[in-house]
Amino acid sequence: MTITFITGNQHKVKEAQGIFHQFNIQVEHIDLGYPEIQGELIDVARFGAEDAARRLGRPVIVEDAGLFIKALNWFPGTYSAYVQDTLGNQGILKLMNNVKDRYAEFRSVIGFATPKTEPETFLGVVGGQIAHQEKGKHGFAYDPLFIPEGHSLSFGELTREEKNEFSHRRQSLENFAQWYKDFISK
Ligand code: ITT
Ligand code: NA
Repeated sequence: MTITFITGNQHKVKEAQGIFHQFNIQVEHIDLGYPEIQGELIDVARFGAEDAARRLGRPVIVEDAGLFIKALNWFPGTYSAYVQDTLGNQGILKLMNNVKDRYAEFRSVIGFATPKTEPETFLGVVGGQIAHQEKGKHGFAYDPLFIPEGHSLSFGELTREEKNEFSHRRQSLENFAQWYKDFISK
């Protein structure tokens, strides 16, 4: 089976292909663009999926993700894309200068919709620590800053396959894939 993934982010597509492979789901990537309302991940994903499914006339998934840092009141959170493009990782490290509690979460919400049905959402979360400097050249965006719980290497130091084993995206896509198998067979 196939699912259409609407995103402007090639890294997400590659990760999704790796994760969906073991569920026998093929990914078709379309960079359609969709209105990203400002709000909670779940609302952005729901609204984006519904809009894209209607315009494209077929079932789609979209994803809204972000890095949520506890000591910064969960900033950048829903502002993650804007903050990555402006402050960048060095800006985040400045904000975290001398901050002891370095707990953070990556969160991913997959939105699924068809032209006719109400959207569904699927959550994935991974906890970890903000590193004291950028580490590693793998991955993208915030990956060199994030050391997942129980590991000493950052997402930037893990291969795509290693990150895919337990990332926020792994969990949200797996939750979706399990649900989708039933949905398709109905
Ligand atoms: P879309 O077209 O799918 O929206 P995007 O890159 O804008 O792609 P998001 O809004 O979901 O994606 O992501 C918000 C920000 O968080 C953005 O700067 C991403 O690059 C970054 N981000 C998302 N997932 C990440 C991950 O797994 N590792 C590192 N950074 C990530
Ligand atoms: Na986005």
